[in-house]
Amino acid sequence: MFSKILIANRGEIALRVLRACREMGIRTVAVHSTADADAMHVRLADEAVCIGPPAARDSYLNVAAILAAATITGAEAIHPGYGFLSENADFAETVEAHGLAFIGPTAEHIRTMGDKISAKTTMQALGVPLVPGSDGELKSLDEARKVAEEIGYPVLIKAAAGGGGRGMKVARTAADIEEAWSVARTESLAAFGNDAVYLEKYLDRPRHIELQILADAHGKVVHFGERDCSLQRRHQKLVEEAGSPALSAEARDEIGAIATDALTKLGYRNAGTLEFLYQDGQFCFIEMNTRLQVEHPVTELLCGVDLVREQIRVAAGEPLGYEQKDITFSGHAIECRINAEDPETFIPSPGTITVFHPPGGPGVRMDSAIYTGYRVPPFYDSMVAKLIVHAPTRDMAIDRMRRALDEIVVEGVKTVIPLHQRIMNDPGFRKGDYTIHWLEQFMSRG
Ligand code: MV4
Repeated sequence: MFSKILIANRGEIALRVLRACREMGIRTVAVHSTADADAMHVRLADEAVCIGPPAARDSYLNVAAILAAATITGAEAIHPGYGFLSENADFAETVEAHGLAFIGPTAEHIRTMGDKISAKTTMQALGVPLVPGSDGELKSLDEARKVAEEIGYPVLIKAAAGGGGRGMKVARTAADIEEAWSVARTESLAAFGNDAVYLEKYLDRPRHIELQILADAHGKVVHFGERDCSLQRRHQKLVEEAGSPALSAEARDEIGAIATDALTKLGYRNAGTLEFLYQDGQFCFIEMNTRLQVEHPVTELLCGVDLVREQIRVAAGEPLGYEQKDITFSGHAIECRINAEDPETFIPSPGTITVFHPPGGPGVRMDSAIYTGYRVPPFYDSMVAKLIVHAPTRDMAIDRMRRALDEIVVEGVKTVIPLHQRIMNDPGFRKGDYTIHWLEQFMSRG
């Protein structure tokens, strides 16, 4: 096992990784920008190194500074958290070239999944169901037309380098295809420096269901069930649940078996998430994330697992030590992301937190790096906390979340807590039959 890990991240996830390290007896190195000198992960780490000015590109994305910090402190491994360098194949490669372990998959697997076309081609060859669409990259507008006619409108043109919905255009009819093709390519080139695009049948009312995978370096792969992340706005997730209110235990077992089989054949190592669109009882793979995700705590509560600990163990070459049948799913978990934002416009609201009082009691978990007097810097993501609850049933989890949202106090900055309260009080949410469009419709209803 590693004796010292450098955590190349900030905020709640840096603290989350630090906590796992502490419990494992692993020393920690925090890195931070000048804007984060007073951050909790910096205070709690065994050592801390300032790696640059506030802008992420000069600090949390500064590979040379991070590697220098790892070298001078004698860290043996780097945990990238999520965002920043977590899915940067060149970074993973550089880390390994310096004789350090990257707590993640191989650079090759990051690269394969980073390109959405090669991710789909790879998964299809391994037996994972996809959305009907083009066989890889679209080479011409003519090909786009041909494939769209074959599978039927509406269709979506997507960027190979995409994600987060950028470079994605719907063509409702044949009259829209030329525009969709050129706009998707132009946007994609501008955003990612890559104009490769592909085409899919447009699903009009899917849920976003993702499957949590864990794979060791010895060919063992297990899954920890699904998360339903359909409640999002402009590709920003707001509420996540485990399990999905839409999925039976049989459907979970079936997609779990397909996914673990695929990743076993791939030789994958690390935690990972397969993202699916789920509509009319069908799973359609769209993307794979090769990192730990923001919403991993709902899975941890559902399965009673510490995914960060497991991620560190497999990166150190330790075997999983349990089988799929040993993994159990108990009750229901819900996460509300608490962003320092206006609850109606989602405009960021940085500033000083004058009062912070976390909720407590049975089944309540608060993952956050804020404290009373903390200044939320304007330079980074506005998520300041994750409130996660676990209860025997989904109804009880909603009741528990309502109770926890009444207890929590965050003053001095605007937060989305009032929006979460409205969602948790809504009979439609309680019914659970929502799609990816539910939140935007809910908010426009007022
Ligand atoms: C889709 C889709 C409908 N049909 N693909 C959006 C971001 C990217 N990761 C995949 N996305 C979508 N792909 C087909 N064939 C609808 C979306 C989509 C979406 C997906 C998941 C979660 C939220 C979403 C919000 C809008 C659109």
